This record gives sequence, structure tokens and C-alpha cells, in this order.
Amino acid sequence: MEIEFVRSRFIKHFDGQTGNIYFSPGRINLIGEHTDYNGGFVFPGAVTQGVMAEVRPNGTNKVMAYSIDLKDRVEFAVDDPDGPKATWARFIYGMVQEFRLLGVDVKGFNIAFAGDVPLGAGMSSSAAMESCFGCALNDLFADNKISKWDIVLAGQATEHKYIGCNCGIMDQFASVFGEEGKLMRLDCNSREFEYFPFKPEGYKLVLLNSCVKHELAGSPYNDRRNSCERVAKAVAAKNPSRNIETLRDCTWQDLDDVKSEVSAEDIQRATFVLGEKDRVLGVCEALVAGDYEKVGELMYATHQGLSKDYEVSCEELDYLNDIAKECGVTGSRIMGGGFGGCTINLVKDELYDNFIATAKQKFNAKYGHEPKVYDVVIGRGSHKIA
Ligand code: GAF
Repeated sequence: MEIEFVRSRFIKHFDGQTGNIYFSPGRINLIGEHTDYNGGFVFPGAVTQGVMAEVRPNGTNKVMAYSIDLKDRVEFAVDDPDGPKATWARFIYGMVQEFRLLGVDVKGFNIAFAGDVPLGAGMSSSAAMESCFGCALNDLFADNKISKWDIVLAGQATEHKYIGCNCGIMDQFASVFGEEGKLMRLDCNSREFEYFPFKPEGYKLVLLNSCVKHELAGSPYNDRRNSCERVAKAVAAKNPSRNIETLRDCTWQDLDDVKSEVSAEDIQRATFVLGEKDRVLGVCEALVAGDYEKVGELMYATHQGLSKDYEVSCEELDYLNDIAKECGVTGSRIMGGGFGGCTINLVKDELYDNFIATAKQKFNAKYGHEPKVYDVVIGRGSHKIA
């Protein structure tokens, strides 16, 4: 995305003056899905697509916001108790409220922003917005004293309180902490993380977007989280001497022990989560050993679990996964929350062209349109551009 694109709109839609420009990316996730809100591990990285915003304090207590992509304008007072109705503007409103809760004296500002993270693709366009607005508020009203982790948590709180999605912290973490060419393994329990340079010799990472729109707020995403929490609660009640907070603290034996106390469906969801915890660690070991066949095998196992046990796939995503298998792709799976969006594929260089051509042709024959193809480039996290 070009700076000039955003700047020209900012100038046109406000008073002709320029402001500061900030950027935050969307993310991919190699493995570790639906583990973040269960205290488990995730393995994301930032992408080069993201949200760019130009922002300038306006000397009032009003936020005047313009969405370049939607061509929509919204105004609200910084201390408005309810906030705007338009969902896109609630991301700004939510971040403003969370910064105020952190003690930051946020004043009015003009903001115009645009994004090139495909919407509903499972690449976290929402987190890109939250962290971009957080980066701007931190710079303009807090002397950059708010920590990166507080920006991550403000983004997550915005989702919970103002959007209605009870997400974990993976997306906001990846958007804020991302570094070029590096994936990150985050322990969502302790919040410790490690950067992993990711340059698989002889392989490419590519996303295929089914174009089935995924919308997590109000989706069965929150139901999945509730299932996991019910199981963790049942295990905690049975084991008062252990400090059980999430499924991270539970064993396979624990699941067996509470089988009669929760529904079979809840156990099925928890089974996926426990398996996924082990798979992320398996992928880390395999990456260190340069064993991409193993990485791929675990990715396919994750797809299977997400599709059959966690039930967050859809026909189109399963079809893309089948095509990947047929084409000899090393690893393939649904990426992100599911219910639509993309598959992430680890494919040998020499198989890439045939895979993409076959996926386009077969998918088109079945669903009347081609999947969109995004080659993954691991980019940099939130930053000020100008
Ligand atoms: C969405 C959520 F926002 C994340 O917190 C995470 O749970 C993910 O789905 C699934 O791994 O992107």
C-alpha cells in the first residue's frame, strides 16, 4: 500500500493538513489454532499486508474518522459513553477507550485509514486495525510509554467489549511484535515468546482464499471457547489441589475423568485443543531439525482436527485441503479461526506451479470461481512510517 494513497485522502477529507502515518500488519499462523484462549502455544508471523492510517490531533475532543475503503465518515466524542454504530469505527472507539483506561489523556483527532488485508480471509484485518490505531495513540498521546503488550491487550479488549468476539491474543500479538522473515512461538499462558527465522530452503508458503467470508463476531467461535472453558472448569472442580485455569493445564487423563460431567461435544473440542498443543511443539522441533516433511504432516493433522473435531471448516476449505494432498503439497490446513477464509500451504518449489494451477481449475469447476492466491512474505510489526 502506498503512503501517497492514504495521504491524498487524508488531505482531501480533512482540512488539507498532513499528519503522522502508521502501519500494522495482518498475520499468518503456521500452526497452533484455537490454542491461544486455552493458554497454549501459537506460531504466527506478521505479513506485509496491513492497515495504514494517517492521524492528526485536531484540538477538539472529537474523533473524526474516515474509512478510505468504505468511503464512510464517522464522528464521535472521545468520552462518548456508547460509541459509534459502524463496526469499522468501533475499532477506533474501542482502542480510544482502552487507552483512556490505561490512563492516557486521549484528545480528539482526525484519522483516515485503508487496508489491504483481505477481509474475512482469516488473516486478521481486525487486529491490524487495532494495533495500527494503538500505535498511533501511543505515539500521539502517550509519548510511546504504553508497552507493546498493553497495546496487544487493548486490541483484545476492544474485540471482547466493542466487537463481540472473545478472541485470544495471537492476532494482536503477531501484528504488534512481528519481525521481517521471522515467525514467533508464543506461550499464551506465560506470554514468553521466541523468534524463529523462517526461510524454508526449497519451499514456499502460500495461502489459498476460499472466499467464503468468515466473520468471527457472533459466530460459533465464542461457542468453541465456551466448550473449552466448561471442560477446564469441570477438571478444576475435580482437582481442587491443582491450579487448573485453562485446557493448557489439563491432561488426556483429565478429559477422560470428566467425560460424564460435560457433553460429548465439549470433550470432542477439548480433544482437538490438547492434540494441537502437542503439534505446535512438534513443529518447533521439526523446524529446528529442518524436517519440513514432519512440519507438513502435523499441518495436515491440524486440518483434520479442525475439520472433524473442532468443526470450524467448511466444504470449500476441505476441498482445498484435498487438492493439496492430491498435488503432493507437503502441508496444508485451515488457517485462523475458520468458518471460511484461507488454507495455508507449505509446498515444494517444484510443485508450486502445478498446485496453484490445479487448485484454480478444480475449485473453479466446482464453485464457479477461483480461490485467491497470496504468497506469504513475513513482514514487520506495527510501526510509524512518517
Ligand atoms: C481468531 C482469533 F482472533 C484468535 O485469537 C485465534 O483464536 C484464532 O482465531 C484461532 O487460532 O483469529
